[in-house]
Amino acid sequence: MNRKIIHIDMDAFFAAVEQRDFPELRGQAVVVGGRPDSRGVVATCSYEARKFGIHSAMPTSRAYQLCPHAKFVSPRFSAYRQASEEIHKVFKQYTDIVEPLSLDEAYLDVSETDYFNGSATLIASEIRSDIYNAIQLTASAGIAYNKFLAKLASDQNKPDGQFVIRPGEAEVYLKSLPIGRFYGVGKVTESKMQASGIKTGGDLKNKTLVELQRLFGNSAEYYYNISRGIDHRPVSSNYVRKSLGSETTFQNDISDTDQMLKHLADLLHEVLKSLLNRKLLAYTITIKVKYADFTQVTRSYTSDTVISVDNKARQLIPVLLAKTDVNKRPVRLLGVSFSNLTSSDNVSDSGQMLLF
Ligand code: TTP
Ligand code: MG
Repeated sequence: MNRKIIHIDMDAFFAAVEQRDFPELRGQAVVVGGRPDSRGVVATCSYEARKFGIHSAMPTSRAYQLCPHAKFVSPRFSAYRQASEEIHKVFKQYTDIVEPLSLDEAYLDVSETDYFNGSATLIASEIRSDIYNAIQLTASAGIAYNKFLAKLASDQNKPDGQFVIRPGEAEVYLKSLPIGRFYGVGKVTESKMQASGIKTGGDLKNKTLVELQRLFGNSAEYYYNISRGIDHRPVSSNYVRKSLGSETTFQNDISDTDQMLKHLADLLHEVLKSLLNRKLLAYTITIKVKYADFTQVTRSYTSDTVISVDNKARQLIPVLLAKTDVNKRPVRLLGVSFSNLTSSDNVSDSGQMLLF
């Protein structure tokens, strides 16, 4: 299955925060970094300043030569950290598979996100608008089926834009791309590639794996793959999930227990699939019942052994449902969730198949 990865990158991040907080800086060439008379460098600058050729890591004295009327400001890291936290709150509303790269940049895996029928393009534009509404800063997004392409794509329509690379489009896109724009190709590698006649993605793709191994040793396979738009690296978040579940509210309240069991079986199927995708196993299962009068109860069962395998969960559901009042009271919502989760790598008999 193709993954759906979004790379979000804030526009002129530090400079945009300064322009937001100090209106007199809006529309101006703003350079955030060391003082122009110091030996400091530019951390970043507004898009207005970029027109003068100013960019990150340039000595501020050089930036001053290029644009003496620019506003030079010192960084305020606490403001940037605060904005970064808000951005992450937005991400968390869409997925918990978030890998931050820096204060203003992250990969999100939205393969499992159901919003907008799972359209990553619409999810990305909603995330950007949520960010703007929360902190009045613009972000750009790249949408693709892996991290390498998503990161390239987020640069394409900057600032305040987004770009999608679909399966099948990558090779054409990469063919004419200057080799220096490939993530993982640093300055040294770039000159080495140039020296070997590799100037674009197309040139890189024309090299055989053996040739690349001769030139770049262990990194050869990475370069070989990215020139073909292949990148299997997962979006790795260090977020630890405590529970995983799904629930459904009915259009009309239901009173038939068999019908409830059927809905619970569907929910269970869905949650087991998500557990499997996340390589998780569970020791506790909980069902949730909300009655027509909006009061709700949960019933749980915890085992010493994992219960998300071998049909155990399915057998527990009628037992848990029997501990509620569903035969007396109509029901408007049912839910199934698992908690006490563990990575399947941690379980000795992880070879066990998840059956559902
Ligand atoms: P970037 O995302 O590289 O740059 P940016 O957000 O300023 O501009 P854009 O993405 O629109 O091209 O970096 C994010 C922030 O990290 C940036 O605002 C300042 C900081 N930074 C440094 O402090 N030093 C650096 O060399 C770079 C590249 C960034
Ligand atoms: Mg940025």
